[in-house]
Amino acid sequence: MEKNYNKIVTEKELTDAERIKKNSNYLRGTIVNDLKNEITNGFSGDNFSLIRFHGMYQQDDRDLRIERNEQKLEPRHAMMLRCRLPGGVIKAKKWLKIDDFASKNTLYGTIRLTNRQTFQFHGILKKKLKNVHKMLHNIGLDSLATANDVNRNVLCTSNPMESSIHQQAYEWAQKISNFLLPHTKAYAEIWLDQKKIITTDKEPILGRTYLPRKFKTTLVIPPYNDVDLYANDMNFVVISENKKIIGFNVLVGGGLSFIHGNKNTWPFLAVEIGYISIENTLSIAKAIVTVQRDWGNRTDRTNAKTRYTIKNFGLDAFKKEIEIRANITFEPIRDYNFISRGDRFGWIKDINNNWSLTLFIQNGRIYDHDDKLYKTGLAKIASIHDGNFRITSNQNIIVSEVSEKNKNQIEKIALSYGLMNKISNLRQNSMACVSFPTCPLAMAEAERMLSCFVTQLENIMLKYGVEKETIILRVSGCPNGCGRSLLAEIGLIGKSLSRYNLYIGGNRIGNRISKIYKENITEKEILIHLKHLIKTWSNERRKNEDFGDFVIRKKIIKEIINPINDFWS
Ligand code: SRM
Ligand code: SF4
Repeated sequence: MEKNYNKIVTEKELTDAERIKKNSNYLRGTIVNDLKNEITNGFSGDNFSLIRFHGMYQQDDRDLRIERNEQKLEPRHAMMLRCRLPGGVIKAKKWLKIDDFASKNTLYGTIRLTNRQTFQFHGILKKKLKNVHKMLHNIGLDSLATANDVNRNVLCTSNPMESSIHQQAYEWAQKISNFLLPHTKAYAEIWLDQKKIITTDKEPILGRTYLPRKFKTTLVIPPYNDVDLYANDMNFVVISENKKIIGFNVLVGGGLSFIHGNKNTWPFLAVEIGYISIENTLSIAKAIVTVQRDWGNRTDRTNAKTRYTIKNFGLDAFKKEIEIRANITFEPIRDYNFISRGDRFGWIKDINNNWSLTLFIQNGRIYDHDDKLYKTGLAKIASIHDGNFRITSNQNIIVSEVSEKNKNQIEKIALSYGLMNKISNLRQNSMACVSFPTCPLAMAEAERMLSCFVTQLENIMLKYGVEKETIILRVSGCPNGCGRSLLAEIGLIGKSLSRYNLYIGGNRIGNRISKIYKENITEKEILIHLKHLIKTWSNERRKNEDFGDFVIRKKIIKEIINPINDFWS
């Protein structure tokens, strides 16, 4: 008999989010009516949540909240739109349209690369929403299923191609993304004005009420864990023979968010459930997603992600159910190992004798400001480049498939627009989430504080002679952990305005969760603690010992082995 968590709960116990999905007529709601309402820039009632399934979030500029409130104006509502870009690949020529839209139609004029290999526009007024969707559609893109309770943008190792494996893996990322998309035609009807087709909508995989919570998928090519697979719900680790992918090790149940003070919430690293051969990939993906769909908790959203489903039912039962649904038996995990997560900056030659140039973009924010003219520089590169841009999970960009003939010219542009400035290893491996002013959940600054914070930490590292070393440093403005701070060697997580929890002890390859070292402290206090820790590390480390490994070996912090018990203890 099929186990179904939700068979034992009554309609009344379901969360409001479940009611919204159920009553939405397959994600349509009354969005069309709201689009006609010119009195407000916002969406009303259920539509506020439903537009997320179509890749948009309603936000307001938090820097302006008090001022607008005093003037008795409604908050400055505008939408953030997140594009779907499996594997992060976009033709350079298409980039020009993205660049143009950001300049002419958004309040901030920026493009924000995300750490899930796509980009966001911030500040699109409601009246411009159809324009953005039509622009994306015209260049073969969409923002479908990049938010809310569905399978999100599928990640794929993006480091420059060394073999044909990368191309195969990227094709699988696209296949899985398309396979798990919602089937409803709501997106096309509402945003692209396509005629309503009179059919009965069906969602054969996601179901009428979609998934209990967001769901994240990666494909990763060892030895580079640049996608941070352990933070994701469903992961396919490439196993290859003779330059061909023959199958995948499958890992499930990763996730990093928690709620301050709520011990029923905890981060968790994805765990291995077995190896599958390549022809079974889509059946396994479907089985994993549908088990989570049917067993995931729909009465409490803080307990609804795959990791909690696995905890609630047990890994063995979860795995068995996947095998039954896919009619496949997992084989034992095949050998694989990871050596790093960072991007490899600069030029690399690919298997076709073309070149890839990885460029560092601080916080993934593409804009023109003072000495940083990233936006114009990238647009100039795009205008002469025949190949692709590849967005990395570290919020950087790779100019890929550059012919020998274009190499010098692209380098010249990159240099003159500050895109190849020399930066420290610390900065290269730093990352922050968006946070203020657009994120409604932000508790402390992240993106806007990172650059100066790195500079101060660089000075400390210089003082103690470790300035050439790498430390993975990440900042999240709240415990949702979008900056993946809990997988950093040094992680900050916002507690309240200008105060953070300091976490240490993650490792370089991303399979150890960091642990709280100090709680609720200011930036100044954090730097004092880090100064002491870096001095000790510099004096007492073993040869080539990483900062994260050092603080564990010296028992400065307890290693997290089982996060369910160890994260809070
Ligand atoms: Fe995130 C919510 C930004 C990656 C965990 N995240 C948000 C929202 C949409 C706030 C909201 O719900 O209103 C943020 C929008 C800010 C803005 O103004 O743009 C936001 N998340 C981001 C991005 C842009 C951070 C970045 O700087 O790159 C990333 C977009 C990825 C993408 O392209 O899809 C982003 N978010 C992540 C990650 C990292 C990852 O996936 O590798 C995590 C932690 C991993 C995980 O899922 O456990 C993450 N975001 C969350 C959560 C907590 C989810 C949970 O399981 O409880 C929320 C809040 C929620 O969903 O309720 C959230
Ligand atoms: Fe917003 Fe928090 Fe995510 Fe940062 S971690 S983008 S503050 S939800």
